[in-house]
Amino acid sequence: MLDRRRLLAGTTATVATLGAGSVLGSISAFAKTAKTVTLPFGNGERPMAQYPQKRPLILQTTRPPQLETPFSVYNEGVITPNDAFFVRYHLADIPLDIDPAKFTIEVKGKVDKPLKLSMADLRKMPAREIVAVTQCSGNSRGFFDPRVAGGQSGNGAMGNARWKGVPLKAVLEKAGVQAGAKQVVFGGLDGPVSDKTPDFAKALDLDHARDGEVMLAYSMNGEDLPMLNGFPVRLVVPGYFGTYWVKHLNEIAVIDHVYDNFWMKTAYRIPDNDCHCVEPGTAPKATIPINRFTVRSFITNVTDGAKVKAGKTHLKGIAFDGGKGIKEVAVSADGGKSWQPATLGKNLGNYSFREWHATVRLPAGAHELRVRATSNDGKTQPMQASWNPAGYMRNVVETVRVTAA
Ligand SMILES: Nc1nc2c(c(=O)[nH]1)N[C@H]1C(S)=C(S)[C@@H](COP(=O)(O)O)O[C@H]1N2
Ligand SMILES: [Mo]
Repeated sequence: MLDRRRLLAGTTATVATLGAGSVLGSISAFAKTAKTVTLPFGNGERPMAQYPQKRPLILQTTRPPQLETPFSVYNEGVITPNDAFFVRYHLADIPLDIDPAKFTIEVKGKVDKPLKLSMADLRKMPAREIVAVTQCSGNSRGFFDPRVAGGQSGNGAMGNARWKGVPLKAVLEKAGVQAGAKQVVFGGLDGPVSDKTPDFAKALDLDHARDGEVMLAYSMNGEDLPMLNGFPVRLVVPGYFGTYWVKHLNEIAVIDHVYDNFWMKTAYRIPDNDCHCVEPGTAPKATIPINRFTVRSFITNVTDGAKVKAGKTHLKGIAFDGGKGIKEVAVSADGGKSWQPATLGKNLGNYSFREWHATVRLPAGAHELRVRATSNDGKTQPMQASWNPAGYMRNVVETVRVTAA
């Protein structure tokens, strides 16, 4: 019983008095704090809310809980602390109380030997660690112009953690994948509140699933995963958008066709062209499932609208891409007319946030600071934002306006 995890256990006194009954209702009742933040776009005001195992985060929705990381957290270091890591769910029936001693992962479908793996079974297998970013497809959606439907996120639906777990490859080898297998489908414990809502599940091509990097992670930054980030085990798909990182992973099915549930066939699709974009307001002709991150970079130590001292200003930030790694970062203090190289910080691997530093000279007056990263395959960020109907994959060069005095 000691390691039994309760979402509501031990955070505040109020919580302890609540029964296990209408837990979601209780969460929204106790979680809101008096503080609000205003994200820099229309209707950007949000309450701050504190959930179990979390510090106060930006509240997007309560049913299911969706929380955004305050941007200042990314300036604390390149690893996002567990208690500040964003939270995203699709379906309101989320697990609140999981006994890891009873939890199992079923491996089934086109396999020689169907498995039921306990956490103890998993922990006995050789583990690996990888530092990797996960980012919601709709991170930064609130900046889309014209605006699009969906969660109006600022830039805080991303996080970087050190994940430890078992490569999916090893689990699939244990089960023995049969000839003719095409994809692997992943399901989690959460479910819809209504029968009409399709259950959340995602699929990867078999070769991808067996690349040795995709893993079943049971540890995040050296600790158990927080309940809201997928306790006791989640899929980690380095370089891929968060939608594939299935939480509370309890079902792995090998199939001999292309999975076509709502979450693969209808949702999470991007225009099938080089920019994955269309003319604003139009619909794409053909789409593909969203996949790898595009390259992005941010200034983290100076916020938009800040007043800084005229003269030398130190800039610091982060950059990442879908797994090639960051080759270079450049900054501009004149709105993108001229650029100077930034110095890259410690390399924690190609899937991690990469810290960068630069010093710019700012004479008295107003300035537009920009940062642009290039990945090792030569891909870089566009100066003009592109558009797609779902508001996915924003990666325009971001601008921070400051006044030097
Ligand atoms: N079981 C389950 N896993 C899930 C989801 C979900 O709704 N249910 N959402 C996915 C999406 S869209 C994202 S962006 C990430 C977010 O991970 P986080 O909540 O740990 O930040 O989880 C993914 N895994
Ligand atoms: Mo997402």
